[in-house]
Amino acid sequence: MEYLYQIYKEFFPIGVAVGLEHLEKYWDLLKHFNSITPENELKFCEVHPEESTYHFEKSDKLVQYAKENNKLVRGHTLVWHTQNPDWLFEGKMVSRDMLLKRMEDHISVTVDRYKDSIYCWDVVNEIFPDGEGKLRDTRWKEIIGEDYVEKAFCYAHETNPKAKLFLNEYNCEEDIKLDLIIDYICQLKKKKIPIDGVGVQGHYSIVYPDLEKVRKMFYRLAKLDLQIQITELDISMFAFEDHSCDKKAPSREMIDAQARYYSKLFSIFREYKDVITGVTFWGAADDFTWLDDFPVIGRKNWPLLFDEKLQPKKAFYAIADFRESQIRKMEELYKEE
Ligand code: 9MR
Repeated sequence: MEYLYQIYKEFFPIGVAVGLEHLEKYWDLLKHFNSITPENELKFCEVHPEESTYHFEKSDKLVQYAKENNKLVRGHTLVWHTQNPDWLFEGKMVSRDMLLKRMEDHISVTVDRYKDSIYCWDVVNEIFPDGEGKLRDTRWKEIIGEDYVEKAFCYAHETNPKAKLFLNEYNCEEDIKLDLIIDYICQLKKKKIPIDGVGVQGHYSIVYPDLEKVRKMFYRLAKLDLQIQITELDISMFAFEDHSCDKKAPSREMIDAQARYYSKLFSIFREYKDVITGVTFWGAADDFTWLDDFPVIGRKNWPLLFDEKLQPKKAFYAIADFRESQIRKMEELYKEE
C-alpha cells in the first residue's frame, strides 16, 4: 500500500500536527505523513516558562522521532498573542528594549537548538484579527510597537539563515484579511525583512468557505512570489454558527460532504503545486481534535482523515484516489465522444 505522502510526492509534503503523548497511539497512521508539526510542544509557555528556564524535553523527543523516521519538522510558533508565560510581559516597567531582548533570547535559543532539524518556522502567528484591517492589539505591539513582527523575522533569520520563515494566519480567504496580508507582506518585502512564506491555517468546514474563494486566495497569494503552506488543515462537520450538540456520530450526508470538500480542496492545492510547499493536517484522527472544544466546549467533531477507531474515512480515499478519479473522468469523456 502506498502512503499518502508517497501519492503526493510530486506535489508537496503531507504533514500532521501531533503531540508527544499521541506518538505511540498514532504510530502506524503517522506513516502516511512525511512532515510533523509539534501541536503544542514549541509554544512559548511550554518551552520557556520562566525567564531563565527552557524546557525542550518534549520537543526534543518529537524532533528525534522525526529524524529517525525521515520526516520534516515545522516549528510552531515563536511569537503569538496567546500561550505566553506570565513573566514575559510582567511588571509595569517592561520597556520596549527589555521585551525585544526577551523576544530575541527566546527566538535565538529555540531556533538555534533546532537549526539542523527544523526546516521552517511559523515566526509570527495570527497577527491580524478578523475584519479589522489592522495589526492585532497585543502586548507585543503595545510594548514594542508595530515593528515587533519585523524584529521577530530578523532574529530568526540571524539565528538560522537557512530556515524558511513563515507568517501564519487564519481566515486568510476573507477579503479584508487577504488584502491586509498581501499589503503587509509587500511592505515587509520592500523593507527586505527575511520572510519566505505565508502559512494558510485552513480551519474550514463542510459548508465554508466557498472553494472558489479559496482558489482566488491562492491566485492572489501566489503573486507574492513566496512559498505557501497549508499549516493547520481540518474540515469541521459544522458551520461555525451551528452549535447543535445532538450528534453522537457523523451522518452519512456529513461524511460524504466532507469527502467532496476535501477532494475539491486538494484539487486546488494540486493546481498550485508550484507555490505550495506543504500541506499539514491539524491532527491525525477524529478521536482527538481541538474542534471537540471549539466553538462549543465538549461537542464531538470529526474533521480529519481517519475516524475515531483510526480507520481511513471517505475523506482519506477522496484525496488519495485522485489519480483513479482522473482516469475515470477521462474514460467518461472518451465514452461521450
Ligand atoms: O490544537 C492546539 C490546542 O491543543 C491548544 O490547546 C491550543 C492553545 O495552545 O492551540 C491549538 O492549536 C492552535 C494553533 O496553535 C494555532 N492556530 C489555531 C490552533 C487551534 O486552536
